[in-house]
Amino acid sequence: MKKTWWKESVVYQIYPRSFMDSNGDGIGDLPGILSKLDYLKDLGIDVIWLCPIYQSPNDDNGYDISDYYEIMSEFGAMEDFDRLLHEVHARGMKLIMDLVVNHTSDEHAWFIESRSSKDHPKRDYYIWRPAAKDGGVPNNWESFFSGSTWQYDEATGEYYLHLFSKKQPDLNWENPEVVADVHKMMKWWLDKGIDGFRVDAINHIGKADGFPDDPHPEDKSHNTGYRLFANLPKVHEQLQKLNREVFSRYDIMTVGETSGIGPREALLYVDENRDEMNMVFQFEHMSIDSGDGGKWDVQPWSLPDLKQIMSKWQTELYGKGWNALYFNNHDQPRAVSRFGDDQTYWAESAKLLATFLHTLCGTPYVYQGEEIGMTNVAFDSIDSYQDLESLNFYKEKVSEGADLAQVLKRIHDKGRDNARTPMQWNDGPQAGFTTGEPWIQLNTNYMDINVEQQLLDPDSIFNYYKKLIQLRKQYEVFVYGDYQLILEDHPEIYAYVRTFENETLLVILNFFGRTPTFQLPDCLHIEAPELLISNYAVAADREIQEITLQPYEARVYRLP
Ligand code: ISL
Ligand code: CA
Repeated sequence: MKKTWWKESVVYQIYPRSFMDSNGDGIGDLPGILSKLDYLKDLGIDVIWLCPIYQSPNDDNGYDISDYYEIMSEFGAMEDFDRLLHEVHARGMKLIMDLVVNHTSDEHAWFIESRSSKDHPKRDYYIWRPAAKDGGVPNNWESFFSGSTWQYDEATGEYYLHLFSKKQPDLNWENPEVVADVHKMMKWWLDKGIDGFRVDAINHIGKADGFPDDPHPEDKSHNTGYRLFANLPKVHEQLQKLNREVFSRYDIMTVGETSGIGPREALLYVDENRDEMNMVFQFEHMSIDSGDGGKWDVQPWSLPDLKQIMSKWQTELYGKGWNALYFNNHDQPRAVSRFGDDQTYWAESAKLLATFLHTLCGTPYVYQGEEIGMTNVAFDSIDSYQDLESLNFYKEKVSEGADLAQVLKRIHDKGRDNARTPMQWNDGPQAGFTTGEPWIQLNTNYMDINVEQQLLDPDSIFNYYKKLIQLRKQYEVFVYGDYQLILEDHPEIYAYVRTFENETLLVILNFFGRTPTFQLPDCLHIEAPELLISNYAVAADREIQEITLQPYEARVYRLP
């Protein structure tokens, strides 16, 4: 297996709007990030992934870009960015940017020109269609953010396609001029010295020829049309070209966001011989708690399901392509609330999930606040929510006459604002995030959960993450070891062995609040194991043939 820096790295994801505000306007910004670089360095972070910071009207908090060559004025100016990049590098860290090229903002100059007339040279930068024969939308595709993917535009009497909000028109990747402009823009940023890209919604850049109706609108596992605009062969053609013409010319890392795939399809993106991307964010483990009642319906998840999914990814990619590991990001609820216990065993379960994240094969991604165990939020009223996906979902349900308490419950469980409340720096006013009014309400638990307090506590979640990250740097087996599941059918204990050259790790994770007994399988003969880390005070180097585990206990042993 090829060794590279991005396999050995730990990535920290920053959602700039909610990270740190430097000037009291309530909005996180680039100087705010700059002021926290030493904090990230102390944690042991190698790479920072910045969510979009380009000029944007913020319909979707920067995922709607109106100018790829400018910084969003609320976040600062290009000089702030240059200084940030310089200071990141000065600390021996790297920085990757979010690349949003499935769509732009409707306020991007290209779209303004495109919509101006049917024969404008920029018309085909976007996807325009006349009304269907019945006078309605061109097909039955449903947007990720509710409603049709088609928006009627008065000026020319046609519809444009938007897989996300109507202020995020999709670029037309069939147009070579679009492709050339995107490549040019990427090179411009890479020439500035950034270290790679997280490539947003890249699996959606190809759409089925002829824009046919989805024949199965009754299938609620995805929005209608999904299979006609996700992971099509065209996407790979574009990525190979992108790799040839852009990625391969720089020493960078690339991670694509690709929903709707299993490991077999993932290898089309990340097989080291195919030269597309280094790794992708898959979504299979993010759906283990999805019920069948449509968007954001939740059901209890089961450990055997989680084991089955993670084991499949661990073994099928091993030696061929690389995994991106994550349990949180800016679109998902907080992992400690979702897969752990954010009440009784808050710290224990946050550390358990951390142990899992850092002991699998792949590159771990830590989302801001995860390292201090930040939790979900449940605002009482829809008026406190800011995320357009949540707001559109609520509106749609109102129009369907749904039970609004139920709808709010779904937003509490799965809405994206769970991840977007401001970073909790201390227990002072506004959690130290801003001296002004934050753009979104804080989670009121910042008195108990905050960075300042955890830096002082040697047993904090923060210090546990720090230790795990150090271990990863100390022992290559954390990064390059293979993965072998043991106790496959155990409903509460998730355990596996990692081996690389002459090093072996044994990871034991009790995923719930009970006290099951771990029994070492006969095939493993172990003497004098070395306890590397645990979230309980347990005596090191003891017999591990049989162990009664504490609630959410996690242990990692190194076997001689
Ligand atoms: O919805 C999905 C799976 O649940 C994905 O298919 C989809 O790719 C994902 O929602 C895309 O998210 C990304 O692009 C959005 C943006 O709002 C998100 O924040 C971003 O992560 C549009 O740019
Ligand atoms: Ca600010």
